[in-house]
Amino acid sequence: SSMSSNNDSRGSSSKVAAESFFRSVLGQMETVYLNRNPTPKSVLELVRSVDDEQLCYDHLAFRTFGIGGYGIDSLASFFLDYGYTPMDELKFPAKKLRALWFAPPDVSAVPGGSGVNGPLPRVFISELLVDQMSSQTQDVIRKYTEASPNGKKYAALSSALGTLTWEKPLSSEFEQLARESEYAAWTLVNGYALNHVTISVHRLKSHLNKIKKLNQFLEEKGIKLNSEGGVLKVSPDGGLQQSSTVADSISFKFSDGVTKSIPCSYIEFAERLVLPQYQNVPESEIRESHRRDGFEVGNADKIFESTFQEQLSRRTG
Ligand code: OOG
Ligand code: NI
Repeated sequence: SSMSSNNDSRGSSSKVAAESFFRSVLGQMETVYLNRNPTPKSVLELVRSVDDEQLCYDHLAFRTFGIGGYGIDSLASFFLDYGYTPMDELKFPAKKLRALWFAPPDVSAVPGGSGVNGPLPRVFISELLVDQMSSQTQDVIRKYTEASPNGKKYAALSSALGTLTWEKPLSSEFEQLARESEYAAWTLVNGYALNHVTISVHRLKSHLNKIKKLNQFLEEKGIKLNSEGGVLKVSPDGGLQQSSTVADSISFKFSDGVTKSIPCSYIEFAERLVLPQYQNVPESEIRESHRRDGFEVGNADKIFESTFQEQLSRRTG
């Protein structure tokens, strides 16, 4: 029995150490993201200027190439190793994409922790169905992924460093992909970089905890929101409501020496309503588990377009 109690204490202390490593990696991914994307940074500052209590992330999202081990699994392994559970698959046949989301392990927030130190976020990872692309596009994607076959083992490291695991492409290759799939072009130049973080709207403490109020507040501050299919995306059951900014652009130097402005990342907002069966639970007892979980194909399909040229070139208002 003394053996087993020893094992217990070793088990729990190593779990805490692993959790702090895991949170540091997320924090580094977030740092790369905030350094590259001024809009998400100012949105977080604007929200905190009104609501200075704990700010929670609903989810983090990443994009991948579904080919030769470079797809969803390449990044998922990191989250699975730290206790995440694979949940549902979402399909986007028109965009030639699929996605999988992962539920976080049941660990509590760092006391008083916000963002990556708050309750652990869900994770949404998508992949391009590369074998459905034209042969020219497949050739470009194969050229870069096959030339760095070990890169897929370091997806999380690549995301935390903000460095591609493959060489920078030619500007003509970026254009080739962009003509066929803006998602493919984005992934070629951004790789495993964090695509977005999502603010958990219902867990805010101020009046901004209603997504319509938050959208209005941000638009008044001059923040451009993705208008595809309407600014507010609502699931058919009404329980999942989402909106997002339009991605920032960043200057990127291609391997042929050409410098171009390319789409980078955006920030999203999600409000999850209390499920019908918990309507009578007193507000102070409502937990995240009482609310609409998961994702919604119809919402996600529009949110993908936050990095698309049509949204980027739209004028505000
Ligand atoms: C992901 C878009 C979908 C959601 O929450 O449904 C999404 C992406 O742009 O890669 O984030
Ligand atoms: Ni999202």
